[in-house]
Amino acid sequence: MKKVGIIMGSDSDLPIIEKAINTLKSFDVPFEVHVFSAHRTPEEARDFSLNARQNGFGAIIAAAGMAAHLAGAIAANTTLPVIGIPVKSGHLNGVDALLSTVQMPSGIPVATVAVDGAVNAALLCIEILAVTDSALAEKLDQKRKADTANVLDKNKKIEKMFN
Ligand code: RP5
Repeated sequence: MKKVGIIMGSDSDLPIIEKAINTLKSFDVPFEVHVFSAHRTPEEARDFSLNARQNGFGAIIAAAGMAAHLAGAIAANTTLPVIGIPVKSGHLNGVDALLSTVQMPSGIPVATVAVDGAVNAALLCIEILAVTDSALAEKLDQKRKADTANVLDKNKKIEKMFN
């Protein structure tokens, strides 16, 4: 199976990124985690993305806060799908990172999830890999059914309390 690359701009992003890591683990999807910054270590970020396809990656998650250029900088050097996570950080609470990540120029796509949306970033990567992996697609179906059953269960409890 292809790997998912998880790149975060700083180790301070890890508490959010752990949710993506745990989601990938729960699907037994292989991944690598790196701290590369578009601003502080641009050469490392560039080398990773230039070589990602030949190094066995199928999708890349790029997470950064503040002036978050990481996902775009990664996407500039690969045609693998790049999922951007704007991380809540600093005075603007993630709005800065959201706009920096989502407003990509035509031709260099970044699929941007919600601020701190690490679980959905991982699920999107799994969905991408599952296009050509029916066993993985089946796992996604099972999870969706389990999530639905969980919400219906919560509804029953709330209905019992108030109706
Ligand atoms: C971004 O700036 C990082 O992705 C992080 O979200 C934010 C703050 O980084 P640190 O100053 O905590 O290293 O580049």
